[in-house]
Amino acid sequence: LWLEIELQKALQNNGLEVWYQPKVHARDFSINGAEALVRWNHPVEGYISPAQFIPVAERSGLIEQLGQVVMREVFTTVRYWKTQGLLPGKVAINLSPQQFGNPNLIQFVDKLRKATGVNPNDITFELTESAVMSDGEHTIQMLNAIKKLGFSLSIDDFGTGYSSLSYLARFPLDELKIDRAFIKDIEEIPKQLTLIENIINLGKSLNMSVVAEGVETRQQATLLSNLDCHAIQGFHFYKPLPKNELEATLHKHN
Ligand code: G
Ligand code: G
Ligand code: MN
Ligand code: NA
Repeated sequence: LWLEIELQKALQNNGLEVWYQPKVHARDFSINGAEALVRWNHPVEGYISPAQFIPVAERSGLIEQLGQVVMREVFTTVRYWKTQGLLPGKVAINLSPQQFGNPNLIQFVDKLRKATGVNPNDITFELTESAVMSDGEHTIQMLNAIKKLGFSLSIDDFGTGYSSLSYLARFPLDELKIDRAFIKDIEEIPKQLTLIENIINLGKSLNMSVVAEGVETRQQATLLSNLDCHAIQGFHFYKPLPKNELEATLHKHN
């Protein structure tokens, strides 16, 4: 309850930040996009992990407001980067199942798009398997509505949620992010590499771009590059960065 009350205060006082973790092209490791990740710098406790406060936000309903704060910040920033010639590719926003379950999301996103002048082409929404699998009819309608506005869709943490794959064929998804659980031990478990290779081919055959996440070593990066996935994300390349640090990085690489 303490956390919930403090989070409520943070939302009222502009206490949340959005950081960005770049993704890189698997071919040449140049930056090809970024994932927006919310950060909370508590006045007394310092940084509190989203792994801790996102579940609290989801249970308490604060996720609705938190999500709106994040989307407003990201849309505004992406539009600004575009005008500065800094935008390195699409920027991804994570959506909780609760956010995705609320039909008002569509109207909110549409209004925000108009208000900020962002190009929806520059934004991807990341959804987990549990978010898209919970209710088939609702899901299809929501995904189609988001696509119709011009945004892209990504399936996050692929392979760890529901075992049914049928949604891949039915839903208009642009990107598949292989969960880092698969990447962790690719060097130790040979079959793991075979599995990843086949997930990459599965995504490609469905016209999805495939991202490997949680890449922490050069060896992992090389293996994935050789498997010809589209993009790589992980601490080996970049940690999540505050907006100004990402801007400095983008200036250097431009
Ligand atoms: O950034 P970090 O690895 O600590 O994130 C932990 C979890 O919090 C991840 O599952 C991530 O998807 C989630 N998360 C981070 N930022 C956001 C956000 O803005 N909205 C939602 N719904 N989840 C987020
Ligand atoms: O669930 P989701 O994929 O959205 O979680 C994103 C979170 O994963 C980010 O907040 C980031 O802190 C974390 N992350 C990103 N790259 C790595 C990595 O290479 N290793 C580990 N352990 N975590 C990572
Ligand atoms: Mn994600
Ligand atoms: Na993920």
